[in-house]
Amino acid sequence: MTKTDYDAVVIGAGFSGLAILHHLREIGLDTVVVDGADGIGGTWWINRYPGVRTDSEFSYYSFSFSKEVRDEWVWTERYPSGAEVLAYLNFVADRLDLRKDILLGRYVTRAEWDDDTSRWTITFGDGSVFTAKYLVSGMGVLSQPIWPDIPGKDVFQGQLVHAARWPREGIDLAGKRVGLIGLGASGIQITPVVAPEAGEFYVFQRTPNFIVETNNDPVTPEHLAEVRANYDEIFARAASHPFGVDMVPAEHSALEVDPEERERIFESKWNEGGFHFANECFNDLAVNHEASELASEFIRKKIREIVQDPATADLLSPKTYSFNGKRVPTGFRYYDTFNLPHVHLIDTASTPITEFTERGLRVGETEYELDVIIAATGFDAMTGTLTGIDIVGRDGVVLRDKWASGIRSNLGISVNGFPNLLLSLGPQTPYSNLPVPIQLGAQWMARAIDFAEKNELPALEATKESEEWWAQETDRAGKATVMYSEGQKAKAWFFGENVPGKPHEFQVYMGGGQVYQQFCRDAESEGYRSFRAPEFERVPETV
Ligand code: N01
Repeated sequence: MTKTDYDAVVIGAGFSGLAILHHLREIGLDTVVVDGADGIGGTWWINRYPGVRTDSEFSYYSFSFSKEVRDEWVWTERYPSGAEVLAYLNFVADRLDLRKDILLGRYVTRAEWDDDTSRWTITFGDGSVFTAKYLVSGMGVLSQPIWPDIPGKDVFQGQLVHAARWPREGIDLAGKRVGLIGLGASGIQITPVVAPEAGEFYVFQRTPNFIVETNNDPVTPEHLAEVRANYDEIFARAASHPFGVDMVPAEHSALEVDPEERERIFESKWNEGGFHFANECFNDLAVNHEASELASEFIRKKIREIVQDPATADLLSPKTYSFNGKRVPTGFRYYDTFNLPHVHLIDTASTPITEFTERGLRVGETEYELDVIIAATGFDAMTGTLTGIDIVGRDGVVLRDKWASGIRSNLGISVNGFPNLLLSLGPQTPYSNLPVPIQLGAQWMARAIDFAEKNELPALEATKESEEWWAQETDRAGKATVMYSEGQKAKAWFFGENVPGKPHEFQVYMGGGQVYQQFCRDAESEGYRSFRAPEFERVPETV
């Protein structure tokens, strides 16, 4: 007979699920990972659009906890492709012998807590059920795609695809008329890869982004050997950095150096590429509006230098918000793409897209005839996967309803009213390079559960007080950054601005990964007091 009862059920077989399974096994928990997809890899299984790759370097976009994996896996690119990360995660699953406890093609539709048995009942799409003492979400933070609110989606007779649902068999774009809606990190990676293949490439831009360009170099054997020898130090540096990257936080304000020196620093970090510019130039590009505007102007100048047509360069330059107002994407020759004669930038801020037509897209009076339309229009970030299924806590409360007027959690890990539900990368966890908080979070979770088991705690569950404290701290930290004013102007996902009807609040913790980790360590050293809700221990009604 198939086994259905476990100590822990983990939803999601991506970075989170693999790390959590490994660490829960270490404390002797009978654990199974379930995933609706047909393969291991989570985000990296699902996202296979052209150009998909990491925008953090492999040395800190990976786990440090397994010496076998570190020593045996061979990275080939500084910023690995999606296919390489997917292969890496499969290697992790094989090398740590995780596969035997992973069930694929098992989509969870509902999970309900039962006070009488103190267990979760997890229901799958086919109606089958599992039960578990602990339910852990590793469902990912940017996994619930959203379509543009443009009428007529079903009318279009060509091929319409969401970037996050790229078909496994691929799409033949050679010589086709391709349209792209959406210029966040996904659209910005798609642009330089699809443009050379397409016959005509139309980029429909509503809000331009500030892009930090980079080169992607092959990993030499010497570099790989050096990383392998220093993995622990690299991970420790990334864990102590606000954004989870192995970079040295800058010490000086952009306002305290003279213009020539400022330009020299901007230029040198721009040449190092990617997030080096955002993190290593000055210490106030994320917290001081004037400093952020100086970085904005430097990037606008770069756009003017790279893009030959002045009108196109002007359109590509953000003017309504400043640098860091949106999650900064890394470009792999993004701006250069606009010098190709068959690449057309359409400004849909001044004249919005009105509808899909049978043959393409209508923008004002003009109909653009297209064979393929790519919607890289983003996600219901941080909460979407958790509110997209029915997670039912104590007294029948559904998580979606609890969060309808605002997110409440303790450190993004646990929610009052939802005993023994633990979230990897829940909302209100750090805005960060994600493998770092995933690994640290999985290890913290395993220690917390081990403590609960050894001390026979009835359950791990956020107290109401801790939720209020964390909501206030998340709000305070967010408001201290330029992401607050600029993110609202730019309709950034980290402020919930991209989903109609979503409460406008910080979806992520902006106070720094290292600060967040200290809060987690404090909770641990206090015996998880803020995760021991008294409600659970209420006295049963007498008969
Ligand atoms: O989505 P987004 P994404 N008409 O929400 C546009 C991670 N990620 O998938 O700004 C016209 O950033 C919208 O326009 P506007 C990363 O954390 C990581 O690109 O609202 N346009 C915007 O341009 C990232 O931040 C990696 O005016 C419409 C775009 O769609 C997050 O995922 C790679 C529209 C959405 O941008 C999300 O990135 C990829 C409409 N009706 C993603 N509706 C790497 O690490 C929406 N848009 C490499």
